[in-house]
Amino acid sequence: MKDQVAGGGLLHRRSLLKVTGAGVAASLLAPAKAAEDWMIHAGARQNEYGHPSAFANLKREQIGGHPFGAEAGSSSTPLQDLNGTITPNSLHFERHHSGIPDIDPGIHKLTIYGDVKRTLQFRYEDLLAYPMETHVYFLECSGNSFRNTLSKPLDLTAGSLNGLVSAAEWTGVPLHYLLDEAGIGPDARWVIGEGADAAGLTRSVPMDMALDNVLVAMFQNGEPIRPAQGYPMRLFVPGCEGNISVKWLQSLKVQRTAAYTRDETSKYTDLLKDGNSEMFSLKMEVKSLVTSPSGKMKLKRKGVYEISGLAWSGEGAIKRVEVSADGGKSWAEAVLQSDYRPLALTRFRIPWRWNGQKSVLQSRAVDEKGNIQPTRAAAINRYSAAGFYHYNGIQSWEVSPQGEVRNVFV
Ligand SMILES: Nc1nc2c(c(=O)[nH]1)N[C@H]1C(S)=C(S)[C@@H](COP(=O)(O)O)O[C@H]1N2
Ligand SMILES: [Mo]
Repeated sequence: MKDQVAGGGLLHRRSLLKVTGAGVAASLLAPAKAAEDWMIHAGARQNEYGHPSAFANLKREQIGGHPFGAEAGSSSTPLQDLNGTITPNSLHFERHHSGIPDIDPGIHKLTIYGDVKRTLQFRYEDLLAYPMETHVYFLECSGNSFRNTLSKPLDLTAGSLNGLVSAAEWTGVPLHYLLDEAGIGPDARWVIGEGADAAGLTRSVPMDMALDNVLVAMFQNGEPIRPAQGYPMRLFVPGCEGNISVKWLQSLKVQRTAAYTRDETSKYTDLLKDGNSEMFSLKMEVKSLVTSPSGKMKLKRKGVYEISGLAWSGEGAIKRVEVSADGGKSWAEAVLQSDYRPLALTRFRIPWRWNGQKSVLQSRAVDEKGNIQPTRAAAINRYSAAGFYHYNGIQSWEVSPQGEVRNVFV
């Protein structure tokens, strides 16, 4: 067929426009009532803070099994139910090691101290007076997708498996303004951020990053950041493992060495195959997944679908995403959204004709530095069997002849 661009039914991007198979001719629909209730009676009143339609049934999946009790938990973004590239605040993923503190911004302070000319202390309202910047960035937990490193594929949704990634428009004060004001010493190489939560999460940020694009973030998609995201303020280190973006930020200590805290030694250190371990492996590497069709969905008809998904890289923008419908035998290039968005999520799309046969859908992203997303086998092979952080292998979804979509390892 001349529209075909790769095996398994991948089609040229213009094909979708020609296809009307997904719609149903009006004459075939059940005859409508003369008028639905909402056309006759006035609807509900307005409200102070909006919420989505109950029909949309949007939920973050709660991930249990954290060994340190119920307060140390996470919830994952339902990637399969969203489109576009921004995660609504109510659905941003959450990860916290000791629950979500309820911080009064009138009491909270941020202190900058250590190897600086002067120790500074900021109240929330002081920081609000500083010049701010706004950027769209992804945030990904380095434990995201760890279930795909296990020996058997779990039959879960895209969000359950890979939803510890989200993206928002973050607004805050560039950290370099505050460090300049404090005056960092000539030997200062690291900035140690500490959270005000009971976990006291503490991470060391290399000075070159701290002076580059790190924010003390105060707004998320336009509103004050949510308590779960670090209200009243958090560190935001773009492109890096989520753990270093310290929430509920209360102090920044400037010093010559990294701090080698609990959170960067006993955890968030990567055990390699050869017995060595990698510390401060902060950048999240190039990754993508198909979000539709994806795990637990069911295709109800044969015909043309749009395959759509997300790609991102901590090294910059996404340059290319290839999609396969035959388990990696052949690939075709997907269409990317048109705007250049380094360190954010990029949406990709490609039309696909499903002929009712077993198919395996995959995506493979390439970033602007030329890094290529590895296969599952290659991604796992870097780390020891005990390691599970920074997994970025290709996600495979099998579509059965009955149209059921499930996670598989190929
Ligand atoms: N103070 C503090 N900061 C923290 C954490 C925490 O438990 N306490 N969790 C970290 C981890 S592991 C991740 S992945 C991100 C999650 O950010 P989010 O909950 O806004 O998605 O916050 C990081 N910052
Ligand atoms: Mo994390």
